[in-house]
Amino acid sequence: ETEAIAAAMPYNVNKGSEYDAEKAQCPMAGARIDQPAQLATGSTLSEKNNNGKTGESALPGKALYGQLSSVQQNDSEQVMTTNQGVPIADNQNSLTAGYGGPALLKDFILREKITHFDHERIPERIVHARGSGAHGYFECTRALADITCATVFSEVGKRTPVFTRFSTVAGERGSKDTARDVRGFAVKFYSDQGNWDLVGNNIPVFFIQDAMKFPDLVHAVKPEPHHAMPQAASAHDTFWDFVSLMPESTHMLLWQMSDRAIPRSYRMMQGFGVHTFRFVNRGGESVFVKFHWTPKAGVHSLLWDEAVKISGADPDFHRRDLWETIESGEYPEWELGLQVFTQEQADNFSFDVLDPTKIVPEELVPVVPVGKLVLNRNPDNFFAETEQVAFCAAHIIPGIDFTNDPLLAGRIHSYVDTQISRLGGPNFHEIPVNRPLNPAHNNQRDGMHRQTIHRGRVSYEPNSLGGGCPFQAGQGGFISFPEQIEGPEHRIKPEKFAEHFLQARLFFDSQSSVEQQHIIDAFVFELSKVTVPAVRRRTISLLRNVSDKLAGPIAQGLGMPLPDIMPSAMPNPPQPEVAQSEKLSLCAFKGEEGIKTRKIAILVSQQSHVGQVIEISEKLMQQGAVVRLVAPHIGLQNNPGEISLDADASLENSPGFLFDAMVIADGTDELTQLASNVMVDDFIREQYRHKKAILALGAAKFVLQKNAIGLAEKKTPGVLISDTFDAATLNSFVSAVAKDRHFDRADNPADQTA
Ligand code: HDD
Repeated sequence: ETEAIAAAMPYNVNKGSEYDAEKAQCPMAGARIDQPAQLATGSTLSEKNNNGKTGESALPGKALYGQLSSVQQNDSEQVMTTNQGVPIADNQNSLTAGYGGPALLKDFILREKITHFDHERIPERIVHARGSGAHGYFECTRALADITCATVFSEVGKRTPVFTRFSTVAGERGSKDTARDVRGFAVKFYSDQGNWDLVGNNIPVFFIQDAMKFPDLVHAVKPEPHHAMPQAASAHDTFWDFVSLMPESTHMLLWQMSDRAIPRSYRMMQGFGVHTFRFVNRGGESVFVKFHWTPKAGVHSLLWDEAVKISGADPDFHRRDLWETIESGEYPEWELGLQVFTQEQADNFSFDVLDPTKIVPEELVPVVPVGKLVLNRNPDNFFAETEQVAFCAAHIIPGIDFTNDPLLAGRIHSYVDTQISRLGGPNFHEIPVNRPLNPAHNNQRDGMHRQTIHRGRVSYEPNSLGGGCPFQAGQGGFISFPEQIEGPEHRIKPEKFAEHFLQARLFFDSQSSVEQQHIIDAFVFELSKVTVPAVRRRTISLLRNVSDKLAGPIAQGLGMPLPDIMPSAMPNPPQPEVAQSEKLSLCAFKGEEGIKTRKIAILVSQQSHVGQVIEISEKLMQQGAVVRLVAPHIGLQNNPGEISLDADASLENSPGFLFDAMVIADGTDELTQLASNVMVDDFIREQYRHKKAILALGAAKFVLQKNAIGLAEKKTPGVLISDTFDAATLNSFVSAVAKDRHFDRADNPADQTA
């Protein structure tokens, strides 16, 4: 008798709604679900997950979840009404004159519903339109009261609620997640001094030095205006035309062509504040500061071929990954590190710290850990929270201040301005996700969509009729750092801004040989999509200023001679302090989480050994991996004489490139069902080509022999073939998966030496 294994073996029982059939179920039509008590009462619980899990922390007094839950809508056990609260008797039929007659204008119920529907969309963000967000907290791990009066950093253990949104830059709201692009990394701190937004990216430098060029940059990278192509891609003429005419973008281009621009997950990328900011302490003294987020899971990237394929099979790859990991209770975590330095130090650097195309190498100023960011709750509603959240580079709090970075200056204006058209008026700060936890009190009034009902007749200051309230905070309020400024007004930059190539070279020279090759391949790919030869030529002549080890192979890859070097604006640049910097390579950020949250496919069929499949799944899940049974079809794999495996996924709906590693368990009849399946062949080839770990047990070697050009006959890094599944095999496989990629493997199985 075949017995369904589903009941006997709950896959990833701890992994929340993705795996828990009960939780994934929708109520039947007409059925009611009860609202959990804490949601209904608007409690101050901050970290309740959708799966009912509570994060380990309790936030101080006022917590964001209380604020958001006060506007949550619970429709269970409620009758349907219009927006005016009028009960609706029939939501299926419009009002007509007679049977089959014309619909009537007076059907206000139909008209209200359609009118609302007609206006359900708001303009997408002009950049960073595609993104995903989550709630969490920031915890201070090192008190910084000596250098900043920002209370976020006032004492060890202090927690501040946050909302974080990750994004791509160029694509539209519905575009793919795995485009080659910079990723936004924006954090809104709901501090007790008001909201602080650290609106950063996963790359520490930017394309341009001045906000004046931002609209040009964005116009160049977005789909070309005549035919609106390509979507979410920089590989086209206008982008390369622009950047090849802007030598200041060279450093950023190297980062963008590196694997940083195709992250494996939002959870596995760094974040940077990019600009140099100021910290200011109670005494009014200031130091410079740069912000670095580093993920506990390590920094990991996709391969380009993988990114391209994933974008077809799962355009929501990063969104899904973030959502599922938080639902499962594996809360992503980053360390906040700071580079703190003085004006005197900055004056002596060979580069200008106010130039956003430059980093401060960690050899000059080390990164000191000061806190951690934990994301532990998914939004309840994507539109209300993730879409309507309004980040703004101008949102700073006492203790933090701007510098004279000319790119930052434009940002201070742009973000509030853009929200006015995107969110429909100046009151977007009243949308629940944007509301500060420290309540706003001022005399600003009216405007579109005003929610607050101000009482009394006083809306001016000074006043006596309102008792002088709200009154100025004086020394307790925000005080701008009193920087000395002198000199004429002009449109000229400090001299060091004219040097554009030294740090691009530093970046290239600090990469491993594999990373350098990926950068070269990315340039070749992007420029191969450029149709105007002069633009390709100009780009390479620009890159010659970085290194001919970069420009040479790119020219070769494009089948063109090496052009003359582009003249540089600063022919005699200063001597750089650092020639190589370890932390610029991804090799420096492997992480400590092993195979935790890594997705592993076990390929199964009716011929698989059920007991072994169960054992492998359990052992891998014990180490935190997410295991999926992938079979020729989903559901029961009826295996005569054995209980039946219940496959989560099919070879067609979950191809190999969606997984971090694969296993083929032992089985009967030389596993002919898998061995003869062409999709299994694709699966193995892609795992192989993308340098991922493969484990083949017992009869699985026949599958490897038959497929993937006889892989079983060759000794291949990261490919483990074993007759039995014992502790040693498990350990070797776990280390092979944790290693992430096996770059010591030949690209083509045919080239793999036996
Ligand atoms: Fe920007 C959005 C990051 C330069 C103007 N930017 C936006 C977002 C991020 C960044 C992460 C998405 C926020 C969200 O999730 O809602 N931007 C950066 C970084 C920059 C940068 C790290 C350089 C260091 N941005 C920049 C400049 C300007 C803008 C120079 C204009 C002068 N950015 C905007 C914007 C956006 C935006 C048009 C679009 C949607 C929004 O603000 O809310 O105002």
